Amino acid sequence: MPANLPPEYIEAEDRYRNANAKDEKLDALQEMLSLLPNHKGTDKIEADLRKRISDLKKSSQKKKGPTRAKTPDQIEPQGAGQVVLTGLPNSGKSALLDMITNATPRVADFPFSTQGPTIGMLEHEDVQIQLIDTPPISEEHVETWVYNLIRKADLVLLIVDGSAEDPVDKFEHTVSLLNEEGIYIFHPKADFKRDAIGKTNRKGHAVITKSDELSSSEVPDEIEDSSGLPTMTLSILDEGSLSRFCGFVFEGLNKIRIYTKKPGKEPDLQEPYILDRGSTVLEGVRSIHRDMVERLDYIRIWGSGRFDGQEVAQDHVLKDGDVIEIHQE
Ligand SMILES: Nc1nc2c(ncn2[C@@H]2O[C@H](COP(=O)(O)OP(=O)(O)O)[C@@H](O)[C@H]2O)c(=O)[nH]1
Ligand SMILES: [Mg+2]
Repeated sequence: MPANLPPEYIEAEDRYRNANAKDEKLDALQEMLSLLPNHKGTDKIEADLRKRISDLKKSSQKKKGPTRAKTPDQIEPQGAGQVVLTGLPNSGKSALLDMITNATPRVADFPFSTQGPTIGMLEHEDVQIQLIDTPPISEEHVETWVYNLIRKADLVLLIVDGSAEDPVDKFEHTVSLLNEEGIYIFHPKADFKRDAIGKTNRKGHAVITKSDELSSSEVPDEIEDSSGLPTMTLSILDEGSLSRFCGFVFEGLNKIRIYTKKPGKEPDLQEPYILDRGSTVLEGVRSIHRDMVERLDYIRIWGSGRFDGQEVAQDHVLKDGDVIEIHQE
């Protein structure tokens, strides 16, 4: 059976052939997959496309270890969000990054700085999140890029040494150092103004480390109550706490995952599309492929519908884990 490929597909294929960068290639392949007509004649092409996509993803993951940033405060976001760790010296930031990503902390690779940021990828289920370790903040001179990174973060994690004599005091000290720089941290679900002149509002969580040596069991509640921030305790010696940490970070990003399926086929659960929580079906389709919106006919949904395969309106709000089937005209 001839494949009968649409002209848009041929264009995407040309883009694929001419692309040099891996993410350009990946983008083109994903577009080709989305434009591929769905019938028996295209099964082989589909399998081939999926293999090429997965090979390309694997090869770019191989070097996902310590990435070198161009300048310390310009780190290209990757994955579902950019999360920055900050805190006083010795709070456990580097040890945490070391345990949950394959980055190697404490690398100094900037001539103008004794220590640059360290970037690692954290995995929560099928989502990857970019985690950045920074030098500690203190009353002494802190290079401006450290605060600039915090100002740009999708989520700021205030790391507090739970084994310290007075962790609540340490937490307040951390917050006041940020406030002095005009940085204010809010609950990710709070309704806050994004920015004003000289003032940056950011989403954040409190993370109390070294729970194996926690100085008082009241610390987490005290910090959570006084700051209004979601707060958790962890220890690098407690694997369960580290995996809860990954979920805690994903929660703070306020994102959802959606998957696609083709009519009559199983859903593609290889890799989720990441959307802001509260996104509609139409926004979901647009983020999968901008041009699909123009030819959009209707959508069926598995997950947040009243029943599996329900046809839903374009303003239907998606939920984490939804599978959508896009029908085009
Ligand atoms: N007992 C215990 N020690 C920890 C834990 N996390 C970090 N540490 C220790 O605390 C010290 C400071 O950690 P580090 O990650 O270098 O702090 P940073 O300055 O915030 O990067 C190191 O000696 C770590 O081994 C933990 O969960 N439990
Ligand atoms: Mg460190």
